[in-house]
Amino acid sequence: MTTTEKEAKGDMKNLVASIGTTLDRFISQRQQEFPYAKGELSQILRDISLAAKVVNKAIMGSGLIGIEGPAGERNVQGEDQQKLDIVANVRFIRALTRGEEVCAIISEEDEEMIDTGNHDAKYIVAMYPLDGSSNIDANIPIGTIFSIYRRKSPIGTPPTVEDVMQKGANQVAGGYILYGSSMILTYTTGFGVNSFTYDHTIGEFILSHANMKVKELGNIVSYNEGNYNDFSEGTKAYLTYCRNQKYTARYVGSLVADFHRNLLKGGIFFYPATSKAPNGKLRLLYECNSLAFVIEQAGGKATNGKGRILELEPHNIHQRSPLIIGSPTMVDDVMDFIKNEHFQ
Ligand code: P6P
Repeated sequence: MTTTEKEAKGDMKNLVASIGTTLDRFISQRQQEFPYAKGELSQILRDISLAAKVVNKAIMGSGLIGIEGPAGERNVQGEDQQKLDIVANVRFIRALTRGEEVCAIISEEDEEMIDTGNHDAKYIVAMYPLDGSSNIDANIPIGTIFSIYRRKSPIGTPPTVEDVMQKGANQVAGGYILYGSSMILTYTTGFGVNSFTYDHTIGEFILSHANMKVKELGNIVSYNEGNYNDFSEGTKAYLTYCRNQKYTARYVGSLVADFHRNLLKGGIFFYPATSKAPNGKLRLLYECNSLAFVIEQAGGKATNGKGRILELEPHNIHQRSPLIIGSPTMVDDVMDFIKNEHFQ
């Protein structure tokens, strides 16, 4: 066995040995991955995992204590706010504020940037507290999506819009929580992708999928068939290609659920621009960027049909973008079909 093979075997042994590690211990073990951080970024990940446990408890019990269903309000997107949306938004903002490591938050539920008052903090968080919430009543999996950036403004001063208007390539961490048949927290800090499954019996997230890699080529295609007539000719041609390849169509209507399944099994999710949503439907800062960071770290790709998602410069905090994300060969195939089009 060559030295390289021995090293690889050693790395894999360490990696496999870490299956079953709690999230807390994993973060501590990987502290050296966070440049110039003295535990602050670890604290933010702990704050996020704490809020996730509280939100999960609310979701599990929502049918019984009457907090599922519409809250009677509309959010900044004009979408009916579900009661659990509000619960999740409050819980994540409270956990991140009390953790004192985040100076500003942007949330899908709030029109403006939230100043947490922690002006000595070095980081900001962009988040979608509860994505897919229209599925809550139907007991379909929903998710939280988050990105963490270093602030640009001087420490000790109030946060500025420039702190939160950063391109996805600047993320220091990104990931999601999936509230499904089990609760799973998946994140990356730029050193690979790891997933942690929540063990209710001990109240801990346990490493269940280490160093995740997406298949180069999968056979799952995720898109809303109802938008087909809006798709460009190139996109329609790609879908015909998929049918001829006998790919499987799977679409939950919850981005985190569709993304996580495709990450595990290989596949492509796309939500292109449509006549109803000429800039796409999904939000750049707290849906596309977070998942683009994860998929690229897992060996996949994420594009808006023209260029890499992580290179897009944001112009407003709720900016939308077309999203094509998943197995790299499948993303390349879509790009081949649409590359000469003006309407993506
Ligand atoms: P459509 C949920 O509202 C969401 O933001 C994503 O979770 C999901 O992938 C998408 O919108 C579903 O949109 O138009 O297909 O219902």
